[in-house]
Amino acid sequence: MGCTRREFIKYSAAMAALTFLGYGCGRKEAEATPDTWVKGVCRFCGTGCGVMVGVRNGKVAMVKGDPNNHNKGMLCLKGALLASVINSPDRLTTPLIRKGGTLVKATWEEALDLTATRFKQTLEQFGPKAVAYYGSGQALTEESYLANKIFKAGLKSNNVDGNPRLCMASAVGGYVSTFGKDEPMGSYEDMDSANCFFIIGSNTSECHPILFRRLAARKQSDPSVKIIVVDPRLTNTARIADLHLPVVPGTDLALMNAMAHVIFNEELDDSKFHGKYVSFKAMVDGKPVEKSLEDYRTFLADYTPEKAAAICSVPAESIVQAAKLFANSSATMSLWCMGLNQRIQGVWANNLVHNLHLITGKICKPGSTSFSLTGQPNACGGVRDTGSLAHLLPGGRLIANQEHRNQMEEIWGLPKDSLNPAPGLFTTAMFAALGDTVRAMLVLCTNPAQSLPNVKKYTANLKKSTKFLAIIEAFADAETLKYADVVFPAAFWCEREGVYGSGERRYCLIEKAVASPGEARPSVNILLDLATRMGVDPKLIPFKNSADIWEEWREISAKSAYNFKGMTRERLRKTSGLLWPCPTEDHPGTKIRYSRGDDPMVPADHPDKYFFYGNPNGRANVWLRPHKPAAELPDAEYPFILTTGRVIDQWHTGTMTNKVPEIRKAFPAAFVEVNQEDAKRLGIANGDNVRLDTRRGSLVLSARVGEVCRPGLVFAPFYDAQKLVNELTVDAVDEASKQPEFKICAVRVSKA
Ligand code: MGD
Ligand code: MGD
Ligand code: SF4
Repeated sequence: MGCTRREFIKYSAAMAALTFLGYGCGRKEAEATPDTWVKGVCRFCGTGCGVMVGVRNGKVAMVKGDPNNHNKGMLCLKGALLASVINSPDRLTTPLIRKGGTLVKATWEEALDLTATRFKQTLEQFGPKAVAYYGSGQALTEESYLANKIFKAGLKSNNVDGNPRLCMASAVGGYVSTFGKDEPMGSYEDMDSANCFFIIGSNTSECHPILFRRLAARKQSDPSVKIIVVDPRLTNTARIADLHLPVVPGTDLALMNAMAHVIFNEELDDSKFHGKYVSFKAMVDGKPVEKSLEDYRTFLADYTPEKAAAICSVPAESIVQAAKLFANSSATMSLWCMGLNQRIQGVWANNLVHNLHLITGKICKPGSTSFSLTGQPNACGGVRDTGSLAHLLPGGRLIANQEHRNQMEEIWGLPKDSLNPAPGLFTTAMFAALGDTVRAMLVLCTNPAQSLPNVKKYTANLKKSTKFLAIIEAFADAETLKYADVVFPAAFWCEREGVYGSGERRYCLIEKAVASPGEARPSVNILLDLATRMGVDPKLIPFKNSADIWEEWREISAKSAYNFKGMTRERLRKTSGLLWPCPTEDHPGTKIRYSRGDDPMVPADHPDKYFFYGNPNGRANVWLRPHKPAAELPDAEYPFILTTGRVIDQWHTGTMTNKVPEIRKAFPAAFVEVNQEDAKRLGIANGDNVRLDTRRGSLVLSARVGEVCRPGLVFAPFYDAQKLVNELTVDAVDEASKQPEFKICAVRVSKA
């Protein structure tokens, strides 16, 4: 498509305008000049913007951007208005216990004792498989590391999972299967030198606004920079693209294989690079098998632009153009998010983005990188790196791998072969087992009763009397409270100290700025008290505070490729974050991994410039991955596709952003976007009530008619607890990553 320079400036300026509102936006809090400023990180998206918290009379008075962090003092509205969230009267201030069907105030002793007793009884009666922890990419690193250790090492239960399973699991699967190690190899700084951006399945302008501003600024500074956007919706991100490919949802694999086909046919591949640094692989009978370049080219022969065009419903010429723009630029940066991850081929889609970089050699160089955008502020540092998922152990180790278990047993001072060798239950399996084989669950910093896919199926289990549910939560109106037996009030954001690890491997310290309201306490203290009462060996939890936990975790990291031993608490206090690997206290941090001279994990005398040390042969894998359809396709009864996601100012389930009057006003109730041609055919006008029926449920939402959705597609956000969009979505998961396909299901659309 492409827009004029004027339009470009209009669209990017609309987003950029939000980025300077760092001073409380004329809110009441802003009237008070702060006494002190405390350094921290925004608690919303994985961009991880640095903030300065202005404190007056012991309260957060205002929030502005940290000029020394990567966001250079800028924030979007969500970050800038955090004062309204933290000061909300809806904060939980005392523990609650369910009595006679109602949650009533309780003392800390009562709530802790009841929870510990129920967990102990469950362990005695049903064993470790019957207890579970469900965590969050928004919890602090110290909280996730501690909960993971308590459950896996203390209680011997591997039922430790969290909302990153709904979010980044496919990205993890993609990085690990291609490079042998998780996490991106580049940094945000690559945006300043990329000449081509390949944005696929990411609405960067609404979901990572400060990064979008950075890439828009790059394009404004040099009009020869090209932006390709692959998204079935004409989002604000797509509006600034030189080339927009509004593919049918679920067809990106055909598209990317066709781009690879064109790249070889046009001889735009970098044979020196892939000849030296790449292995070709395919899965045969469930096992990875070596393939040759010729095998790969034969496989790609099936994906002509014309065939892919028919699958994706975009012009073949656009596919050719995308391939040429990608391969001909001097530096290409790919960015993707849930449009690829939340799919039953999520891992494969991730592999195919990496493939494009590996065959063109556009990787591990400034501006050339395959960069998965991270959703939550601490999905990387807190959950992925600490291994707080059902199949993982810290530092990229696998539970199913005996050597990895033995390493962690030694590190944690456990007897050899004492860790449970069976991976635990992943998110949807864990909630499916609740009340049956899983009897006691602890939830921290997430709201599953609203965010799980096909949610009615799981809330049916949350209602069972055979389950015990304790939650650690900050706000009184979170949907999951309805099902909790015990609620612990949590210290929020800068009411406690701890580390966040953002999407570019940057670890930053959030310093404590204010006290918590009422009796709310830091989650670390709650976890320690619970573990002690449950009888966890005190030697495993010798921590007085979160700084002690960081010390242990920092030391452990040195025994893995995720080495950040050089990041002492003191150093983090002084800086606005550091990027790992960072092995020593004088190391400046790493902007490009796998590259000799940049990455300290590559020996200085390594014979080759690039070394993909995550894989035994030192090469990255190019995977042969065929296109496969989504789990539920439209048919005569349900002829539309429903996709779900986000809007710029609301955060997930709305418990925090709905506390901000301006945001509530801008995004009151959930809505449904309908294509204007479809709307005409169905007699739907803007603002009409529209009924959505899927095989799992029905919902009535107000229509937003326009050109955003491609014909045949409708979109709804999931922030509104009064309109549970997740009652409609499927819960089919990617075979490898177990991430659900939130992005595609079949729906009937009619005027209500
Ligand atoms: P989504 O709205 O989930 O956001 O960030 P994004 O992934 O950017 O979906 C992105 C896009 O995927 C949509 O525009 C949708 O049209 C497209 N899409 C759907 N299906 C397909 C497909 O098959 N192929 C392709 N190519 N595209 C498809 C999510 C990220 O945002 C996450 S994970 C989190 S946890 C954070 N949450 C969040 C929030 O709640 N609100 C705001 N404002 N920002 C957030 N930032 C983070
Ligand atoms: P949040 O609203 O972020 O959503 O889903 P959730 O994690 O369930 O929930 C965070 C909860 O923690 C809130 O209840 C909040 O009040 C509480 N909280 C906030 N701060 C603190 C704190 O400091 N301590 C404690 N203890 N509690 C706190 C997100 C999930 O949603 C994600 S990550 C993804 S990627 C999925 N995306 C998605 C989608 O794209 N479409 C649809 N339909 N559903 C989706 N669900 C998933
Ligand atoms: Fe916070 Fe993300 Fe906005 Fe930055 S872009 S201020 S991290 S929500």
